[in-house]
Amino acid sequence: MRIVVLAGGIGGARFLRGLKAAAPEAEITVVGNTGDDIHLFGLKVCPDLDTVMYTLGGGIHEEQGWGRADETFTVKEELAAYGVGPEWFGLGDRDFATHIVRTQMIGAGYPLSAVTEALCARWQPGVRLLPMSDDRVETHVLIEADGERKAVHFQEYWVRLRASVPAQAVLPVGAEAAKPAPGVLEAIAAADVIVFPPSNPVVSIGTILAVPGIREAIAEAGVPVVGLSPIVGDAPVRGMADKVLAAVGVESTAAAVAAHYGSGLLDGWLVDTVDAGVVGEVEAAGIRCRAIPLMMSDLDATTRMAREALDLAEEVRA
Ligand code: FO1
Repeated sequence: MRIVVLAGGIGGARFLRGLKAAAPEAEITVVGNTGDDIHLFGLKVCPDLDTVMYTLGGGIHEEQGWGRADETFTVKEELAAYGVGPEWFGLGDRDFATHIVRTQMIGAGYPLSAVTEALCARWQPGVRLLPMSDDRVETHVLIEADGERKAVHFQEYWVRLRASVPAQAVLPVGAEAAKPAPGVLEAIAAADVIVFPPSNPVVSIGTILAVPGIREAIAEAGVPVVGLSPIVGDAPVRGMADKVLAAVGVESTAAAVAAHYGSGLLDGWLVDTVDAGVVGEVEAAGIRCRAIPLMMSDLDATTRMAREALDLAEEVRA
């Protein structure tokens, strides 16, 4: 079975561990969000691609869900000693090596998709990890601070500001001119099922869908598209998805996110048991819906969720 998963960072990566366990024979292609990418110290950092690669490759810092395990921060300290910032983004020594190799390869003319393939040769994530695009797309967030409106890089909004100020708008800068990376449209066209994991619907899955051609390819794939709600009991399970959902005028509820993707895209939607009350509302919107436990507390829980998503896809296909 060929499965395509649109993934952001932590939530997507954790779900993928369960999907691999639920469907060990499946050929899984991950279309990764690159809108979170940031250029720091002359290096290109790809948080969401690295989180998937490290999580599935066994190198992730488990509690954080990002960055490497057994990390040290000597380079970061030395940069700070030179007064070279930003200090608010925690890049570890081991992680720096990934960004040095990536930046070196890009400088030598390799596209991000080739670089990602090369990095994954070491990590063996057990999935094919494709960036959504080889073109530069960077999400910026429009905020109002000290009486002035300004756009800040997504990482500054997310990490330095901790999403403490309302997001007026979320702008995937460059998306309109970006092309799907090689293999993305082919993987979608060849998929037996397409999954939207519990990633951020705006800055992760939304950014991937903003690359021209990807949303259309999914809508026209003619195979079940099943999603899992990142919102449980009207609040994001992790992260601050509610802050960016508000920016795009979407209520922070499991039903509102399903409606946001729309029945033109989604065939099935899994909500948590606490949101069982919305199943009827989602089904009325033309999207098959089931309520199951959605907390990815451990591998067993995540494997069950993945199995339920694949079962729902088969129910939809029938
Ligand atoms: N998130 C934080 O909350 N604080 C950090 O200092 C931080 C550093 C960091 C370094 C590399 C990397 O790949 C991710 C990092 N993240 C950090 C997480 C990152 O902001 C998010 O994982 C994604 O951008 C959102 O999914």
